[in-house]
Amino acid sequence: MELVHSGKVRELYADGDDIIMVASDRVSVYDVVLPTPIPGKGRVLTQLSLWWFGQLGDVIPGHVISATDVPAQWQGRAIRCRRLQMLPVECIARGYLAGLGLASYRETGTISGVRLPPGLGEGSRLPEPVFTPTTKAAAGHDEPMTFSEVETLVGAPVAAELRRATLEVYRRGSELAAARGILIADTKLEFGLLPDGTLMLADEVLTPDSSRFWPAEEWDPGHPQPSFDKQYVRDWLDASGWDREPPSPPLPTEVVAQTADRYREAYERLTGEPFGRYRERMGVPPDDRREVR
Ligand code: PZK
Repeated sequence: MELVHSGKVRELYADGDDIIMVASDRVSVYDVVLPTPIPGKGRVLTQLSLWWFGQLGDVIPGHVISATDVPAQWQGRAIRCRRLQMLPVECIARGYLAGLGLASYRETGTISGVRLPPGLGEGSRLPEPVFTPTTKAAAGHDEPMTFSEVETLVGAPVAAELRRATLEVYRRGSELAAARGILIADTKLEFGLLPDGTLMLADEVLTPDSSRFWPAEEWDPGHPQPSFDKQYVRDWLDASGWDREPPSPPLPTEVVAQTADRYREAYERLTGEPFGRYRERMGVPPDDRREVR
């Protein structure tokens, strides 16, 4: 199969008219891919994303063709998808302030042209979720876009549908997650078009790699929030004295095990099922035991 794109933690292959998205066990922290994989991460995030595509089918159709018709060596962490014409916008919804959204608010009181009330800070909950699209920069960092810039880029009707779908996916996802003890501070979605113009949700959906997941019981606005999935890794790397320049030191087995447990816990809290159960019920064949690299 032809490798069409290699990301920090995932690969994209072409198979005839389809594409195959493959999630690895790699983890990225402070924008650096660590030398130590987290066993099972690729499978857990793939299965979580598939579960969300199923939950959200009435909001917008997803690009998934099959979770099982994929090469055997990637079974469980690969998805066969329709090949779309991807739209050049990162569609972000935010319900809480952190990261680039917080930086933009501190500078201008706005994010992507949306004015927010004064007095918000690190980790604050927003009065209501906002659509804060960014450019997809080929290199370097994505830049905030206003809604009218999105309209110019993709046309007003598609822009309106992107905003509607992004906010509805976030609203549904964050409400369900909050009821299960996970705050989803923000999420990044990607969309594409079929040749007939149908808009589809693409990429991965509401995973801890595409979204900020925070433990709800530890939410404490005014301070940086702990990450649901990567906090053990960050804490260990911070204490190690690492200067955040690659390569990072390898992770100890205890930190790897705690982190693998957190990914699985996120899956189990959100779906309400033990990891593996949903796939069995849907008649999915056995997966790979371990990523081979
Ligand atoms: C597509 N990416 C992001 C980068 C990844 C994913 N259905 C689609 N059709 C055509 N292209 C894409 C998709 C999707 N999804 C996705 N870039 C293009 C990306 C690196 C690794 F797994």
